[in-house]
Amino acid sequence: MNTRIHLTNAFTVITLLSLNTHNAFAGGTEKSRYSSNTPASHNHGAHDHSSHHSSAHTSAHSGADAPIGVMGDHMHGAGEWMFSLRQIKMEMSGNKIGSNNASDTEILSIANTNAIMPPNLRVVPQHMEMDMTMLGVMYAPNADLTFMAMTGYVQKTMRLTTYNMMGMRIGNFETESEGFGDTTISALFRGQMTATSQIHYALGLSLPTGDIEEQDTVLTPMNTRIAARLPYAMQTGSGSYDFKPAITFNKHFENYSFGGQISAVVRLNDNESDYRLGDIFTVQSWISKGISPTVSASLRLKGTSEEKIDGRDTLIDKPIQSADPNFYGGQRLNLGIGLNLAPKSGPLAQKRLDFELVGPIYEKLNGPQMSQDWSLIIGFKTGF
Ligand SMILES: [Cu+2]
Repeated sequence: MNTRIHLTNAFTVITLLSLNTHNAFAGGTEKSRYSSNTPASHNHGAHDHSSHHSSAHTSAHSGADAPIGVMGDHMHGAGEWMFSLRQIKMEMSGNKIGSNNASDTEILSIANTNAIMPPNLRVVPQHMEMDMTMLGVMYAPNADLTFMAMTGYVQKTMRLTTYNMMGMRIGNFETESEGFGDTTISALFRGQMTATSQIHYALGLSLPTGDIEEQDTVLTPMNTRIAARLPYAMQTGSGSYDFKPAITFNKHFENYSFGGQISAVVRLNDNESDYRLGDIFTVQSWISKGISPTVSASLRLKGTSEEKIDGRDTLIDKPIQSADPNFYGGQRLNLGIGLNLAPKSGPLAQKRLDFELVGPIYEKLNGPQMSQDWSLIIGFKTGF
């Protein structure tokens, strides 16, 4: 609850900031600097994007950048390196079946297929928090090829309620997992480009560096506490090699830019616990507008379709929805509101500090499944 309020506050602050920044930059020395720089930076911008030496994150115009939540949105010029750090905080609360909210009582009447007993689900997830720290490196050996590697550290906490056989509430408990997530290595290939637009193609491979055997203590319907392997959603990795292709389109106008990306995650093999997570298909597009020489704001719409889990880990057998491979996947539509800062001077000169709030505007889940709340992404990028 508290964190939700924090997120709401952060959202308000960012909205106010983005509404006020234009005015803030409209006065005094900032204004004259902006005016005198405008023709130069436009020339620079046109030059940047028509040549093969563009680098979105270090270039002078922040209006040209995709929201921080988009991975592999840009390529680099020959010989360029980039380092990025993202902190992602995501929360989920409550449950849905399809696009309708599901109460605990409804969930308790659903058959438990994870073990012979008990006949119905008996443990209901209430709240989940995920904190991810993601580290990325990009390097372009030449103008038509950029390599990208990304890995992360994941912390997950879930709060749940256990009911006994009669449907009486026994109590709440919390499970936690943490560790390294999976690691993606990709190659980005430059496609068609004009003076203001470009397309690039990505071929990525996700390596199973995350864990699929995390366990913790759970409260059972018999009112005992035992150690158990945590459900699929609480593991830090997929356990499989995943193919991650993407096509990205970027178009730059004088003071704003537009982009789109189609991407997929295709699981290539069953993991060591005899299952594979569902394939994911994503379509997203964004628009970002410069509101000062150093600040841009963005809006993003992202549609995701994810399949159910195929197979089953026989050690994940508790009477809870998240232990059932059928209660995974579905369709989601998310809205992202972002702010990109690219200071020209000071300690952050030529670095990038980006924020994005991402919230669900539509969910149709193979449920019962937990529903997303707003999440916050903070990112830092620098060339070297
Ligand atoms: Cu980069």
